[in-house]
Amino acid sequence: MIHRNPRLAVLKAGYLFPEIARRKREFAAAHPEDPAKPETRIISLGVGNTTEPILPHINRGLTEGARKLALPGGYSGYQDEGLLELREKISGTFYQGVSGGPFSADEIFISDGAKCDIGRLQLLFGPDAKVAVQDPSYPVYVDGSVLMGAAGPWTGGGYDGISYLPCTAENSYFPDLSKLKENSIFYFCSPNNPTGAVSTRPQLEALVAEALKKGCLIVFDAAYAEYIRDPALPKTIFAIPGARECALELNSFSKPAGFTGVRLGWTVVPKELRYAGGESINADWNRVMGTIFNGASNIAQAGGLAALSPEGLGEIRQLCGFYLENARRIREALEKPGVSCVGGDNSPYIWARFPGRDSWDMFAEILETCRVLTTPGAGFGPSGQSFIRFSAFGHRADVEEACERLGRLKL
Ligand code: PGU
Repeated sequence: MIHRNPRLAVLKAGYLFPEIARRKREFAAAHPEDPAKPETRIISLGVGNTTEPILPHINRGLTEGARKLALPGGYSGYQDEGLLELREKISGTFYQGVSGGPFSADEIFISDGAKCDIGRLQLLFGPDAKVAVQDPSYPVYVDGSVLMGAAGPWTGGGYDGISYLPCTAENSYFPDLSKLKENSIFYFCSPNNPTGAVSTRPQLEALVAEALKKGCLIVFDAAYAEYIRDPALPKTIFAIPGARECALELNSFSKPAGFTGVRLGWTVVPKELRYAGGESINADWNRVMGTIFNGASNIAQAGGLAALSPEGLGEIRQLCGFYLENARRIREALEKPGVSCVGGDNSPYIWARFPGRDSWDMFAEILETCRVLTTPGAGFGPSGQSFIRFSAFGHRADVEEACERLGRLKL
């Protein structure tokens, strides 16, 4: 018999989102939907999964990409590092004005999504890495570190070996950087999942300065950058001088272009980035990706190219604008005594605090009273207790209905 990787047993619970889906199924089994009574239908504002159709120009890119594969001159096979044209386009679109100038194509690695890259990134650092996260945070940073052996066991308040840097109302959802330990890998997400908070330029300058001073690497997750509407807020960590020496950046077409199912993302690994021993992190990422990843779908990449054309960028703005309007409505519906909210203006998440309430109890109460599925804040880390995350990804009619039902909550 073979033995189970002991690190799997260290994980405290199942992955957050399947767990929520399980609780929804359990609830639905006990309270079946009645098609004659629309109010019994469960509306999901839970997992951040896009719902709106891919817009026409971007979709033409995808279908054209598929059509070309049937042509002798259009066929392509493995493309390990991603289409050169797409890498150049990403650099020119998102990193034109960054400190130190745009990136070269070999600093941009095309992938099948940011989550997949977060998982693979752990291979660069191994089980001895010191990991720090914003608390609350996207659960993959922590669970991935546990799987790599860099964290665990569970100690009640969190996993041993992980530094949880609280992001709470008291510090305006930006961590106390003096708590960042030397030589750690700091997963940092802005616009933040789950709080919806967006770090300002001075905050990111302080983050970069602290990372440089303490020999830390920032893994900056910019998956929601296109939701930023305030021009004063940076969309990339590389807007900050010095970031090329201490940060890499994850990004994705999932949330801006509706590619959650198509799967396409990228990671920027500057050539300036070095380990303590002086070796190139860029060279190692190239080695890791070449070994365990065989390139993103060429159809998805054709869609990505279309998304970065002027028409495509217009569609991205339109789609993000649609979800931001959902977010505005949800936040408005939650403006009532007994709740306080942040997020939802430059981000598709609203982070609502129900003082004195347990997150999972509140999650159950909203499901029972409103038949609206949410995500309990405690699932994102110890500082998420008493919070609920509302996702703005949903059809407009469903969001309107959910907002109306939220009026039933007695707080
Ligand atoms: N990074 C952040 C911060 C995310 O919130 C998500 C998705 C991803 C990366 C994943 O990007 P891909 O490029 O699509 O891989 N978070 C959603 C979906 C749940 C999940 O497990 O990814 C959420 O509800 O938090």
